Amino acid sequence: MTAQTERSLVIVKPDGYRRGLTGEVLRRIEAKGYTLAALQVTEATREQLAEHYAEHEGKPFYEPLVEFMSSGPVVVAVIEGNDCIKGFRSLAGATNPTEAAPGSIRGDLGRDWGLKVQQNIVHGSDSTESAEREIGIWFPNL
Ligand code: D4T
Repeated sequence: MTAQTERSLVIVKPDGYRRGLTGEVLRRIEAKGYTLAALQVTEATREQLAEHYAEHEGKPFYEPLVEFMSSGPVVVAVIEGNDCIKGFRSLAGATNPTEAAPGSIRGDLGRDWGLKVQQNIVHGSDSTESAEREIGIWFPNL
């Protein structure tokens, strides 16, 4: 079966932006062969984050997560390529940067900082449904 060309929503989170890792993340996306279809530097609003992280509302890390994601600029991208949702999650590595494999973004560039929420540099959509939903939140005109 041939995988479909698809789109994923990628965010360089405030820790990645602050640490000057945006270029490195975008470099890895492009080096992998995915295309940048949209790109912006922005400050996430509370409304965007509430929508984006609706599935986590009520969890212990939810408020720290929203606060962290509001703590500075983020870089939001739509990437394109066959099976890029799975492919980017593989590039990103496991959610917990301590466990993320070396070679992945989180494994190479992330660590546990002992905070209430993991600062793990990037977000990537986890399914085609999430990708389309998330693209609508961050790029309503696409
Ligand atoms: P995102 O959504 O940011 O790409 O991360 P993941 O897809 O890898 O992980 P997630 O949606 O389950 O979690 C969102 C965000 O919350 C932080 N988090 C998560 C945390 O600090 N502690 C936790 O136990 C979990 C599950 C990290 C990412």
